[in-house]
Amino acid sequence: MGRLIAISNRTAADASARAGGLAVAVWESLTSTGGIWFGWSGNIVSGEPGEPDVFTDENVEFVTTDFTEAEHDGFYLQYANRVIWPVFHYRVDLAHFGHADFATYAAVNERIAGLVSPRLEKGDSVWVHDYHFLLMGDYLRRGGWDGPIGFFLHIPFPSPEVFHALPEHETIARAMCEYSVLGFQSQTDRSNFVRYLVENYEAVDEGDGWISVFGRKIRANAYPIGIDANGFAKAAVSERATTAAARIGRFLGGRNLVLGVDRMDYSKGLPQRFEAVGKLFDHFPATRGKVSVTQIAPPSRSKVEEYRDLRTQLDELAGRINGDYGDLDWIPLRYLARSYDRKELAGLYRIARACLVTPLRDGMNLVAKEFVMAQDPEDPGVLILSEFAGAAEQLSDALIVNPHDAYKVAQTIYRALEMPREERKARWEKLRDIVVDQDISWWRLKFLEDLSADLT
Ligand code: GDG
Repeated sequence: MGRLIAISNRTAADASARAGGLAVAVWESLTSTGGIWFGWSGNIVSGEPGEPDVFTDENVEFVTTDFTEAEHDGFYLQYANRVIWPVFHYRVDLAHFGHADFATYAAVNERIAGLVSPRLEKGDSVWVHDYHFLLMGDYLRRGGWDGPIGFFLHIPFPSPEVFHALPEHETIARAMCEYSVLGFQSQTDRSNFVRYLVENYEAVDEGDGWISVFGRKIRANAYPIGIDANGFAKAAVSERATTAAARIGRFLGGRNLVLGVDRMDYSKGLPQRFEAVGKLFDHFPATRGKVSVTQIAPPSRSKVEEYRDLRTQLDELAGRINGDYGDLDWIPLRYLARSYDRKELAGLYRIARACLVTPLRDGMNLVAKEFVMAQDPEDPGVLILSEFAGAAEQLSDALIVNPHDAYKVAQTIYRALEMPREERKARWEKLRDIVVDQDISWWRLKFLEDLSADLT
């Protein structure tokens, strides 16, 4: 394979940003072939953005650009995060549609494509990431590039009926078909996309991922993203992890820990989860005083109205549950709106008896996989996983729940707490095998293999 050219909203230009899964995967891909990584510098400027910042680390060149205030608002805050994000997570009710924002979204895609095009050389492969750059492939083609361009969507692709709500659905779908390889997190996402093309544009699903549409052939497949499985297992027994586990252990005082870890986002189903915790204490009195639920929820995009509303809702729900059930020496539901170090999180996962991963919609959900890898093989905890997380397709040995059914979720938490060790081990071993086999390296190699097949 020749050079790889990656494009994502945020890059891992800062070496400390290479700790997370995706950044590591893209960085490893780039260093193995040499290449360039394009993205936003993270800076917002009041005038016009100047020349991009260009610098090299090992054999990787970074090209990052500032955003103007108008770009940051229209492209990032509005169209990407208040239109595409809610619609793709089936929350059309939360979308703020606006033609001007779409124009800014398209203009940023075009401007960044304009930085990429002149730097492309024959033999390169381009890999574009996520919902910020749905139109990038189209602009690169217009710039004259006819080599391979892959695209990976980290969030769900909605059902065609929901996708139709997006006023620009046709423009976006046509642009997506300019990519050579389209990667989705799950088979559900892939089949939603293909069904949209079949129903609207007489596309033909040719098998083995190939689709004929708009007079050409593209490839669309599911490539479920993984984690650095072995690395995470090691993090869970690190000193920092053990110290964090001991700290929460003092708070637990021998009670069972039920843990949740999610960015504070409405897609993660936190109010529904809190309702379920309320029902657990309502209907399963044996759990009162014996179980502590801790939810870690670092705030994200907190300046946006929908997120402020979510925060208020969670404060009220947690307050009510603790008011009803708390006692002098017991807090039933603790919710911590802050972030923790990765190793500390690994330590918390390890001592949790159950982990609640109950998004209403999620592309994949990496927390589910991290929880699995952090377990003690001799005494593993139980994963409770939403059927609407992409991860549910792979992790079918978790306890799968419908996050809207609060009573059933409560019952499932109870079942997890009562589950005999033998069953916990049997389920966990199957989950671990999948998370280890289909880790982050497996994911990137699988995607890049299909992308390089396009060269032949
Ligand atoms: C998008 C898609 C898809 C959470 N709290 C803390 C913290 N985290 C880390 C977790 C995990 C990551 O953040 C969250 O990943 P998810 O996969 O759960 O969700 P999104 O952020 O929504 O990611 C998602 C993913 O892209 C990858 O393709 O799976 O579906 O929505 O790694 O551990 N990390 C630290 N402190 C915290 O307090 N350090």
